Amino acid sequence: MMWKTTVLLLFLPHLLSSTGTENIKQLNQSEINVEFSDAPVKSQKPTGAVKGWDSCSIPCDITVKLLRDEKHSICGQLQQSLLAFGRSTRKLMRDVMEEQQRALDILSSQVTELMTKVQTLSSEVQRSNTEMYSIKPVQSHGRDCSDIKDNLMSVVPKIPSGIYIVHPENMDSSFEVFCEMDYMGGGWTVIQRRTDGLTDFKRPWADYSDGFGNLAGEHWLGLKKVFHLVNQKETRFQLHIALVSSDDITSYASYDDFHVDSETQFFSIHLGRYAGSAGDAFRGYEQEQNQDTAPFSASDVDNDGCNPFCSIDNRTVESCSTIQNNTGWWFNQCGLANLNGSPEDAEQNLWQKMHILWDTWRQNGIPHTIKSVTMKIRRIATNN
Ligand SMILES: [Ca+2]
Repeated sequence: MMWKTTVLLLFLPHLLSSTGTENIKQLNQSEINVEFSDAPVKSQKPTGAVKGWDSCSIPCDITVKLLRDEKHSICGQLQQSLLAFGRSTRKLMRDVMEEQQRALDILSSQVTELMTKVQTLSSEVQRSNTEMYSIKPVQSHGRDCSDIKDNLMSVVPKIPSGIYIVHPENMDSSFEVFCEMDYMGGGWTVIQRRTDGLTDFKRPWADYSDGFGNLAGEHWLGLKKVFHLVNQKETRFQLHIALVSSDDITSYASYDDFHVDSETQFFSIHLGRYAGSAGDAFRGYEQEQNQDTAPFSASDVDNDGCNPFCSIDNRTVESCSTIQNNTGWWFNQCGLANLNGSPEDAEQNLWQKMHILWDTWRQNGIPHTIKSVTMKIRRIATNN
């Protein structure tokens, strides 16, 4: 089958510029009608009289050559264009990526800036919370918070809670304490507070003896100071333990007499009659759990009544402090109370007891998970 292709003189300028093709110049700018057979060009005989070739107005071999040249030229241009396109695409992608990286860097620095601001703000809030108490009138002196309350009652209509300076009798120095003046009649000297778990209670004997933490927040006042507070002449102190569970149930345990011995006797605890809603975990259910009269123990001073070992929950225990997060307490084999555990560690692990422990406060037989506790003491009116 024969077919006719109409070749427009689109590439006439190229033709004109070619050397050795003078005869082409004779062409006017009309259409060139070329007939091709179905067979490939290379199979055509370039010379000889083939039927149908008469219709070629220019020699076919020249046309073929021109077309081939044109093809090479177009291919070359196409390759150049493709190369240029590839280059520009790569550049574009590089630019886009660089742009995105710049945007990411800006975002990242903004996030860092915001985080810094948040941290600054939260430390500001924390500081102002602390200062709210710290700035209060620490200049008010007394032997303890009950004494301060009695002294101020006649001059101040409402005595604020906060940090006050106390100077117990028979002591050559004064120290700061947190006084709760608006709880159950006020006059309470806080000797321990556990609220957020941010203060480390894994401490050696010296720290439990001297005290640690932040008076406005979590702290242990220190056994030496407590000894001086509760051993003043003609005074008797009650101990009040206020507990809050993780589901915001409150409870308490109160002892109508509380004092500790001196450090030479390892600050042994002495408790009066119990009253309250949380149960008497200090004494427990059995005599061997009774912590009343027990000396204090810490991770490095062992008075825990397990000498050399105790058998608790069918396990052998050498140190109650060790199995209770290296905290200090008046352990006795090891007992049912340790308020120096961590509120953060709410898991009721029967073996490693890390949490705040007051085992007699239960619901449906299960101990409450305690999230905060305060131990405070107040004078009891004595007849003489
Ligand atoms: Ca021991």
